[in-house]
Amino acid sequence: MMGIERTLIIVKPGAVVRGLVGEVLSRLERKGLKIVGLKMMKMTREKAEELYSVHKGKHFYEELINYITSAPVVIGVVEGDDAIHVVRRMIGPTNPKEAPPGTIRGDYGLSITQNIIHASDSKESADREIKIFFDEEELCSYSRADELWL
Ligand code: 3AN
Repeated sequence: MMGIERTLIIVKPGAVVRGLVGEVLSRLERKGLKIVGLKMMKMTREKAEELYSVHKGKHFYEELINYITSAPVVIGVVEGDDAIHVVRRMIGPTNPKEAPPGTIRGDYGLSITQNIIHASDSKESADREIKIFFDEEELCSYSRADELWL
C-alpha cells in the first residue's frame, strides 16, 4: 500500500477534437482510479505557461503552448493508491512512437507534441498542477461502490 494520492490529468486538445475524451477517462475509471475533479476549458496562455514553466526556453516550448491552447482540454484530478505512478504507467512514455501498445499514448497517436494526455510526474508536480486548475472546494470526496474490490 503506497497511500492514496491525487494527480492531475489533462486530455489534450487533439484528443478532445478527435472525440477521445470518454475513452481516455474510461480507461482511468476501469483501472479503479476515482475522478474527484473534472472540467472543460480553453486553456489560457497564462495557465499554459504556468503549467509548462519548466520547459520555457526549450525548442518545443512555443509549439507546446500553441498546441495546448488551440482547442478545449478536459482537466481532471484522479485519486487512488499510488495514483501518480499508476497513471504515468498507463499513459506511457512522452513519445507515442515509443509508447508501448496498451498505454494511452501508445494506442491513440503518433505525434510527440499532440500526445493525447498529460499527467503529473511527481507528488510535487501533482500538488503544484492541481492548484493551477482547481480550488480545493471544486474537488469531491466520495467512495466508489467497488472500492473494497479493487
Ligand atoms: P511528459 O508529458 O511525458 O511528462 P515532458 O514533461 O518532458 O513530458 O514534456 C511536456 C510536453 O512537452 C509533452 N507532453 C509533449 O507534448 C511536449 N514535448 C516534450 N518533449 C518534446 C519534444 N522533444 N518535441 C516536441 N514536444 C515535446
